[in-house]
Amino acid sequence: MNEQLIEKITKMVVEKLQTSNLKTDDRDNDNKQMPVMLFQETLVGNHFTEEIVRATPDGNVKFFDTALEDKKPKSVNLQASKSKPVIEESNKEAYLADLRKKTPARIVVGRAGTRPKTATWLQFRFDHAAAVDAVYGEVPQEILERLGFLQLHSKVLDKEEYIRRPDLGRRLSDDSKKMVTEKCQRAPRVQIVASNGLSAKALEVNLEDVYLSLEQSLNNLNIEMGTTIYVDKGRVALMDEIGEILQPDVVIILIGERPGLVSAESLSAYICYKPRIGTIEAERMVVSNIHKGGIPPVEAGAYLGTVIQKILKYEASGVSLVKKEG
Ligand code: B12
Repeated sequence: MNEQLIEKITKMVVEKLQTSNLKTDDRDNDNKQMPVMLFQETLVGNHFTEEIVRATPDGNVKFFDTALEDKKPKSVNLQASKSKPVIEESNKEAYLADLRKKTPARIVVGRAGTRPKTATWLQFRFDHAAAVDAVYGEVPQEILERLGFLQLHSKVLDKEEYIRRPDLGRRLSDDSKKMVTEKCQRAPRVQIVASNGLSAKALEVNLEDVYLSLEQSLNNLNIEMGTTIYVDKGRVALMDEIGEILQPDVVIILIGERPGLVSAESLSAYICYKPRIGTIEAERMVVSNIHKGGIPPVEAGAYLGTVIQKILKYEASGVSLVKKEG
């Protein structure tokens, strides 16, 4: 990791955001011109069900790709009669395969009678097991040691308690409170906190890249960081107590998201300007979906530095930042 690389990545992130804003505008314009009409049949396995799609009066239906590789709107002529379009029998499978490629969601997977197909069911069991492992797993010690984080605990004793008592995950254990007071730099501009939260896997896979690029990004922006800490079994609002003790301007917590059945290794960054005990949720911000299939970790780190810069500039986060920005 070097300065030029981070500069390059930050520039790419900004350019990418600008391009995607343009594309969103195009799409909004297209939608405005498109009257809504009810019709269409879609295959589920070997059967048809009714669903609603938008169509122009001449029967041309526009679909928008959500897949990263192809964002151009495509026009598909379904040769519709006024009420019922027909998808050629020979084209159905290709059409459905194309739909499946557009999202990681389990769509058009078919069924065997009233039950899911074996492959679908096994994939579901696999993804569910990965989600459970992510919640109950541990972040490898060597990563935390390599990054030099001060290692602390919340008031939670075990994973079962973590799940049942979110309130305990929002407070440091007595020992950890003492350590923070004794070992951490007071009143830094930015306090970085990491926590396994609901997915240890998210940290195992993404923490190093996000943290190193965030650190580099803050260095480039001349924003001072305090002593980075890792809190085992923490919740987002733990930042309030840490803010209360250390009095930083900004706290950012890199935490494992509740795993879903699409990804069990997604990380979130929750950020807040001067969080203190009693801070309301509307003052926080989140950049979620940080993983290889979402926001790539290195890009996320670089981007987070610029978000923190903005928060410091406006001395506000969350809804207050939106209001101040105008
Ligand atoms: C669980 C969840 C919730 C739960 C949280 C309940 C709880 N106590 O755990 C509920 C249903 C209350 C919720 C509400 C909202 N959520 Co929500 N939520 C999630 C989810 C599925 C997982 C979050 C997680 O794992 N956090 C980590 C754990 C360890 O944190 P925690 O301390 O246990 O819980 C805190 C956070 O979850 C946080 N939180 C949850 N959602 C949001 C949203 C925002 C904007 C903020 C600042 C904080 C926040 O509040 C909890 C209490 O402090 C994510 C999806 C994802 N992939 O991350 C969406 C997600 C974070 N939520 C989202 C949104 C939009 C909201 C709402 C604004 C919806 C609404 N219009 O009201 C509200 C805002 C709540 C708030 N705290 O300010 C979006 C944020 C998009 C963005 N980038 O801004 C996400 C990414 C879903 C999505 N893909 O659209 N949420």
